[in-house]
Amino acid sequence: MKKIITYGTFDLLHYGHIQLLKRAKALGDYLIVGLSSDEFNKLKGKKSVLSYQERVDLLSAIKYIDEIIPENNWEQKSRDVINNNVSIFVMGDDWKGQFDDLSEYCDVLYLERTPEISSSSIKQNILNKEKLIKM
Ligand code: C2G
Repeated sequence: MKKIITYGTFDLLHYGHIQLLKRAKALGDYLIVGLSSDEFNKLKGKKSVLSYQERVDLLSAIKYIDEIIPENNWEQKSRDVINNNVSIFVMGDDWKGQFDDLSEYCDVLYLERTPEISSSSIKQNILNKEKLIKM
């Protein structure tokens, strides 16, 4: 069984995330997602709208994902790769080069990020609409 792993916050799930997960799963037979905990998001300087458990519930409905593990720190990736016998580590190319050290344990692949959409742009659009309604 060829295992793939990827990591992220996956807040306000959108098709950019789905495209990443779809392509990652297509590389093997089993996709593990390291989902950033609320505490780790603080370390990343990110405040997600949805809690960790809400994000777990959303990702659990996605057919491409076989397993979800918590991402609690930057350092756990190599251990996750070894402990789960992962063949390929995948991230969007906004992270290109950041995790090349993992090539000691598995293949490292950066996939093209889906343009124009992001959790922050979704949040901003909602805020802008709220402002328009209040005018
Ligand atoms: N992504 C994408 N296209 C987008 C938005 C996101 O391909 N339009 C990808 C990102 O490149 C990443 C994944 O979807 O591979 C999850 O994105 P985020 O939830 O923003 O993850 P991030 O906060 O970058 O956390 O240790 C790694 C970090 O946990 C990654």
